Amino acid sequence: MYDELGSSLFEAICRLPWYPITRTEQHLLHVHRRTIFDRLAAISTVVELGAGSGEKLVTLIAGLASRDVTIHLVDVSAAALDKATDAVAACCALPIVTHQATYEVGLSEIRPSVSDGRTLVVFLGSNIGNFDPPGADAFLGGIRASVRPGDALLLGADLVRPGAELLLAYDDPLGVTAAFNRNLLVRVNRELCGDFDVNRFAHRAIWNAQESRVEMHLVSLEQQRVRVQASGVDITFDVNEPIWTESSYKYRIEDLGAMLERREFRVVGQWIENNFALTLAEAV
Ligand code: AVI
Repeated sequence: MYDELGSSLFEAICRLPWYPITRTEQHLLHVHRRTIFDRLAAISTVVELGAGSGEKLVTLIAGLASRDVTIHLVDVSAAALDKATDAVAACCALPIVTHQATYEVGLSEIRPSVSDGRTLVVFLGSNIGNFDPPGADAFLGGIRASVRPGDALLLGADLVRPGAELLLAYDDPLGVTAAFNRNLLVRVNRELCGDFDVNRFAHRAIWNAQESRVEMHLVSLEQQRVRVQASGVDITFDVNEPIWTESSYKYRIEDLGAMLERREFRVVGQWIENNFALTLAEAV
């Protein structure tokens, strides 16, 4: 979960001309929302995992033909839930239930009754890419375990694109992604009583083609020692020694289908633009 500054920096990243994920996904949702709901007759529950600002969900649910749908928002952040609730409430008069919880716990709290229609779980923004492959697999398995056959999942996932484009997306010329990454040290200092000197670490993004992931690192610019009091550790860094802070996996279209099928989801619709895929899959 991002802290307040981290969330603001991430929102800024989403607006950068070099970071296409958010814009492309919004466009796909806008263009295909009717088709998505046409393919899913009798939806009575829409669950968004990781509500964020609610912007994407608002775009999607404008395609709902029925007003007989309850919206569930799941997020660990109370601020994100408030923001998303306001956004959804401002656009459509649908009942909203919030779950300030992890995805797994939130999903377990939503128990539509047998007489209810189908559930659509929405997991957008290529957040799936921040799990490593076993984690993504387990996560999809967890979603499948909490829905019934005939329920559906709408998954947004970023695809492999040329390495140079990926590096621009994760190491932008304005330095916003660098600030987002280095903010982790600010956070460790504040929350764990660390004494990182942020100026002594540089942001570095690497496209690891073999593992199909962009890796974000913070590289020590000099030999140094850092104390993180709350964890009771002293860490020594050599010059150029990295801290690996995040991975963002990029998929090939066939991997996405295989990953979903392994977890008993059948792809019933897929829309691709600018190396980004929006996939609708039904639980079998
Ligand atoms: C949230 N997540 C999908 C972003 C991504 O693209 O992996 C996080 C991010 N990190 C740096 N830029 C964006």
